Amino acid sequence: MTVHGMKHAASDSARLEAVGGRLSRVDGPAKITGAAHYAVEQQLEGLAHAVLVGATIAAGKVTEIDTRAAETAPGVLAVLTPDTIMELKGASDWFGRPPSAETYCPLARDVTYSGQHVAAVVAETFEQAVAAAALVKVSYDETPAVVDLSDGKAGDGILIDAMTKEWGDAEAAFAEAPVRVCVAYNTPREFQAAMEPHGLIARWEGDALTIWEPSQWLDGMARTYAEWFGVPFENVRLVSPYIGGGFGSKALALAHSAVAAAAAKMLNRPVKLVLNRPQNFTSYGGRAATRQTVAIGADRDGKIQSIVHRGVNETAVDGMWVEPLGSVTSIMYATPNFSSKQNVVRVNTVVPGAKRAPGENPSAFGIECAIDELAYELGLDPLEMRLINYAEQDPEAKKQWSTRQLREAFAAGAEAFGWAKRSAAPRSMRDGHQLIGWGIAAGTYPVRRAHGEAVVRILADGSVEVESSSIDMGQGTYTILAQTAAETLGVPVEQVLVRLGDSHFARAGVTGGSRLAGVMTGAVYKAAGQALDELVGLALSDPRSPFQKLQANTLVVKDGRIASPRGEGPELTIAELMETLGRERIEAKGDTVPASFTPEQRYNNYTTIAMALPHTEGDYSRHSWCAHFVEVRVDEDFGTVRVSRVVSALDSGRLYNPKLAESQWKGGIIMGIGQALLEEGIVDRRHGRIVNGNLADYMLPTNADIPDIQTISVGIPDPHSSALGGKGVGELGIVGVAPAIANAVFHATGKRVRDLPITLEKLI
Ligand code: MCN
Ligand code: MOS
Repeated sequence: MTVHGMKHAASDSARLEAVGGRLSRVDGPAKITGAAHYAVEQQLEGLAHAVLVGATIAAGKVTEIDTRAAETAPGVLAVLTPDTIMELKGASDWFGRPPSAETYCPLARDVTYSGQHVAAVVAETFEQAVAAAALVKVSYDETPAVVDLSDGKAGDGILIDAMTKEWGDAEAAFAEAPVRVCVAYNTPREFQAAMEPHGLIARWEGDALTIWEPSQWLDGMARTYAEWFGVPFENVRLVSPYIGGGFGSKALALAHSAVAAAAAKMLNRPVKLVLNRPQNFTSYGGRAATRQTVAIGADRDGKIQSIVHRGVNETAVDGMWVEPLGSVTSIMYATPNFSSKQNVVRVNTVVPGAKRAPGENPSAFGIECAIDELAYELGLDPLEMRLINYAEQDPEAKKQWSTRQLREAFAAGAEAFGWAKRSAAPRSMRDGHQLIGWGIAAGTYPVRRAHGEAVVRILADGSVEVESSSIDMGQGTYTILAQTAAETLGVPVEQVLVRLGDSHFARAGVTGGSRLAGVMTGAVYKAAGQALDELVGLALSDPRSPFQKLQANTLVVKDGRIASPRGEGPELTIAELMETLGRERIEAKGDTVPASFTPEQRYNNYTTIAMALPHTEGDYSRHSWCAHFVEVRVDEDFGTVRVSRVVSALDSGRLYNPKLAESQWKGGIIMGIGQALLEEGIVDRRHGRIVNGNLADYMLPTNADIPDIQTISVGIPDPHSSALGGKGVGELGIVGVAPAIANAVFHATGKRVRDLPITLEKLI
């Protein structure tokens, strides 16, 4: 698939197309007009349709699957059960660790959560498959399930040693501190709820597999398919041109993916399988429910002496997910004594997964609410409290920050919001029946770095192609890579064509942890620089070139025209030069991979997350930072909460495209408003079933819930974080929003709500 740069007014174009310009999304028109074809919209000859049958119990054994009625239903091609589906091999995990079992069956005999796939029907049409799936009769031997963290059978779970962080003597220092708070905070199971459902089309041609599937990680998922089916990595092609949101849910090949690919192999026909909306709540993990206790001891001036933090998150019976609850707790404030430990508790659920800022998000909810509580205890302004305890270096890694514009964020946000006008006491601001509250919270996200590669091609007509198997799920990858290539090569952005979303392009690692922009702008910058060097080199040395006689040692390209820097001699368009040189193309593959990497390390660099560079590597600790200022209006009689104003100041270093970065931050803030006030996966306690697994009952914010949001960039270029000086953007915005709202609700009402979401019954 291809996306062309948009035309812009000439006066604007130089500014817009450069890195740092506010170019509109180059993929926007295709998405808005319907020209964009999503993965499962591919029209293929002979396509068969698969529909899954999910377990109706949360724990137990499948004793029998009666498939007779389904098998004889119209149009049915196959009914797959654990006994009849082809055997797959185990695949390594996303760290590249070898599989725990030799074989893998994506249909369950032993059920560990409600909705788990136990059978599948493949038919000529989707309707026939749906009808036949309803005829599959599954018998169970049901056993008691642990429905969630508050289930009496849940227990304390397992201590995850790797999550323990300690320095000083936190317990003793807390016991001795003159001012103390010790509070518990809970967040529920939340879901990514992307607009585009999960699904795929799988097609085999011999032992070559093509998968059209929305994906945040083509290379990683291609590896999983290759390992499941025992074919070489190169035989698997993943295609994912446009993605209707992922938010962390689309990085892995999942059980339903395996079912579709196996069905396609068994029937020797392309098979399409799309999860219906309820299945989108049970086929992959949302954000794990969490419990935290935060104890902070301070002296009477507000200086923190100790933080003791204990966290718990839910995981699955047959899968491990750790939601790192101490990630923000350990770095946001300076403290001489610190202790954080975390347990995980197995419950009967699909294994939870990554949702926008996994770890940092709930972690910030705990510490940023607790700091607010301590500020009230001390009679300090919550902003003042944060400045008193400002961490001048990373308190955990004991390293200097690469850049930390958090003080600037507090100042800029407070100024724009008018924080100084706040009256301190709870319930002291009102507008008729509405109690008004102002709250603040900070947020952070680490700069995750990795190595990347890209292909940049200069074509005979002077246009430029950029290719990468990375993806754009709405963040703006197409646009910023077009800007990077245009600026580096000196061509107008509308001459740049960016192709993404095909695993046969230059390899790319995961789009997760807000790393892609930094990795890929670095790779494209390098590849484009190499292509430019080659073009200039040929222009200077080729006997056919009019520049050869100039005896110059370099040439410059600007607005797609090449000339000597001093303006003497000829000036040619790139197309004219390519023609003179007799060249069809100049192509460069640039990468930021260390030359010392073996082929296997290179492969692992793109197909696992094990090769990412630690954010505390070397002398620096690298993070993005933000401060959210929120106003809420709470109806005194009904307890309804409205967020009426948000001002956020954020430090993501240099912005590649401020328009898109602001949009990303706002998207995160909106998601944070949903988390604070609406989102909650509700489990039926009798059956362990998610009862609101649809977009009508799983509450998400709509336009009417969202006020005007002002974002202010306070970042400065950070040379330690990426090639072009940017830090992560995609996840930062959500971190700290829910605690800012909870703190504002306390200021409005005098009530602390420590369980998300903040619904009206908790306030009246
Ligand atoms: N950007 C910028 N300057 C920077 C860094 C980024 O202008 N210094 C802008 C660019 O437009 C870039 C975007 O921000 O395309 C995001 O860059 P980055 O922070 O590197 O994040 P990724 O590209 O790795 O995107 C993943 C990130 C994650 S992890 C989740 S979860 C998430 C998110 O992005 N899911 C999203 N944003 C999303 N946005 C949409 N529309 N849909 C999702 O599913
Ligand atoms: Mo984002 S949750 O790291 O895909």
